[in-house]
Amino acid sequence: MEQRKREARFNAEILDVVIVGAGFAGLYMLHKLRTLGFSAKVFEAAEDVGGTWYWNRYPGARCDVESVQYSYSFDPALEQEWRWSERFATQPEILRYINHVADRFDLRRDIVLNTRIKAAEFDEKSGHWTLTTADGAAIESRFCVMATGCLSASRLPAIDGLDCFAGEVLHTALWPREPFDFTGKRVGAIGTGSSGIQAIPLIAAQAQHVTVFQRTPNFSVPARNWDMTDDYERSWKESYPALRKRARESTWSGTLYEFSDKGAMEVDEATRQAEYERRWQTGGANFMHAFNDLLISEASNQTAADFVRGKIRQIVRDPRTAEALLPFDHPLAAKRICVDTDYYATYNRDNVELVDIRNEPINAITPEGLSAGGRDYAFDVLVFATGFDAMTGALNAIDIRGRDQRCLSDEWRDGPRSYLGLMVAGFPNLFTVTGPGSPSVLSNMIVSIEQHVDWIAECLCHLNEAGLDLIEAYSGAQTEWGQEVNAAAERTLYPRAGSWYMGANIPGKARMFMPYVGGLGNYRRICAEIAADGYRGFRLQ
Ligand code: FAD
Ligand code: N01
Repeated sequence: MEQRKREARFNAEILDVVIVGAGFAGLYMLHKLRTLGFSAKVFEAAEDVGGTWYWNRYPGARCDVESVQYSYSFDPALEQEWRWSERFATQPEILRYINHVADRFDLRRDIVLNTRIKAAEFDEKSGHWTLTTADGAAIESRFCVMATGCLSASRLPAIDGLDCFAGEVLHTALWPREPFDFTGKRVGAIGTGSSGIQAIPLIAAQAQHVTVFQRTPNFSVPARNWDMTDDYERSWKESYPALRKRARESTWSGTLYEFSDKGAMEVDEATRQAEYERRWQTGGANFMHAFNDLLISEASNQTAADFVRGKIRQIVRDPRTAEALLPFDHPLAAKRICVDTDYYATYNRDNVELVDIRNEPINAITPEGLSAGGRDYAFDVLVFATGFDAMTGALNAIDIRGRDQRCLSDEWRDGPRSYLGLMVAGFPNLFTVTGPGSPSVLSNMIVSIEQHVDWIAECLCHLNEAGLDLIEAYSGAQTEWGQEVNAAAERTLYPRAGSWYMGANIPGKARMFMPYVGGLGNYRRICAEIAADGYRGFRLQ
């Protein structure tokens, strides 16, 4: 790599690479390119770095992959010096970590904040990209890396009257920078996905009253968070190289859980229940790995789903509320499993009410609150935990024009097509980090981000060394990869849920299982083999 650095031949006037987004992906991409001698700049819409962890400041926001694993692995010194204070770090702590990384590697001088990219256009003559900011400024570069995030385009549902509400409207992914004080407030909370499930217990602990509007009950398992212990930290820090390697090559998701080599039906009922109970007590998404077929076999999944429904019935005292909270419409974890702290127990509080809007949707927001199911509710604050236009939303929000002025959002009208989730046919020299068609949101995202960034950097070095200027996915290779992505999904229960993985949360969005579920280690091997095979499926020029 050092030799490659000296050989970098791209001239400095036109940037080698423009990176859009300053979350985990954009920051590492910048660092990596710089160390290789490429000129690069990051453009970020927010006032500061952090991405997900800059925007999602709602109470209770934290990761549900253990902090020792949900962190960069690219720098051994960073890995050793940073100290996580909890098993699952809070949003403020993760944001401090990201800021630390930005400072430690002197990244800020190449990051342009408060700058939203509105358009990106490929010029076939020069082979360059021109990106245009919301203010109309243009930036020219040879390559473009979209590190725009899979969960960065937040969405408010189109409910009549939203503008007329007299109180405060908050969205979990656009939370104010200062903590919001709910003391004495009547709160209407809409949405019971991971964000709502994390936020509701803490809002309820402070507010006068919280009414939760639930359209679809979700499965949630307890986090059982704890303060970091010296022993646990040491056990990771002593073995980081080996553990990170195992994570990168893991069959499943890039997170080291306690994997089982047995199917749920291979053991007797008592053993199965004991295993679920043990994992429920130790907490976290490790629950999902109690058996190796929970996302493959409907019958096995049913046993885990029944166990969680049993827990909900045990925890929630009011039987009607408990019944309303029971998820029956999708297999456990076919929508992303939620990991909570006291979520179900929150419904035992006197100041919390659950309103089931499955059959009686919210008809309108009113100046005083909202109306649903023929009843009017009065609120001081509305909290929307209504999620994201996931995986494609941030990319489609940019007017991206490739060859022949082809527009990416048009190309993706029937669902996103991509070769490896890294490049799209017809859009040369444009890379996506954790794009649709890669393991992405089904994995420990930092492991996936590092793999994509390393692959892209290696690819640019290869072009550089070979005196080439252009790389583009062949549409045939892209089609074949799309078939592989679909086939992998069909081998699982994932497509059985109307999830955001399927685009089902956005009215009018094409239904297609977007991430690649064939396993992170497997995917990593495929990407490496393709590169070693002269970038098979890509045209290089
Ligand atoms: P992001 O962090 O989303 O950063 C993208 C950046 O691009 C944003 O700052 C955005 O402002 C910017 N941007 C987008 N479009 C433009 C534009 N047109 N112009 C300029 N800037 C633009 N993943 C896990 O693996 N484990 C977890 O425990 C976990 N917890 C999560 C908790 C929450 C609340 C959420 C919302 C997500 C969580 N995720 C988790 C997923 C998380 O998004 C990723 O782990 C990771 O942070 C993504 O980093 P990124 O850099 O790819 O994208
Ligand atoms: O969003 P979601 P999220 N009326 O789409 C409801 C990551 N994350 O922000 O299911 C009423 O999951 C909607 O109802 P329904 C993680 O990957 C991780 O919570 O469509 N309700 C649903 O209940 C996660 O999966 C963590 O029927 C409406 C909710 O809003 C992803 O981000 C924490 C509605 C949206 O749930 C997204 O999570 C937070 C309407 N009109 C986020 N429209 C961790 O802990 C939508 N809803 C790691």
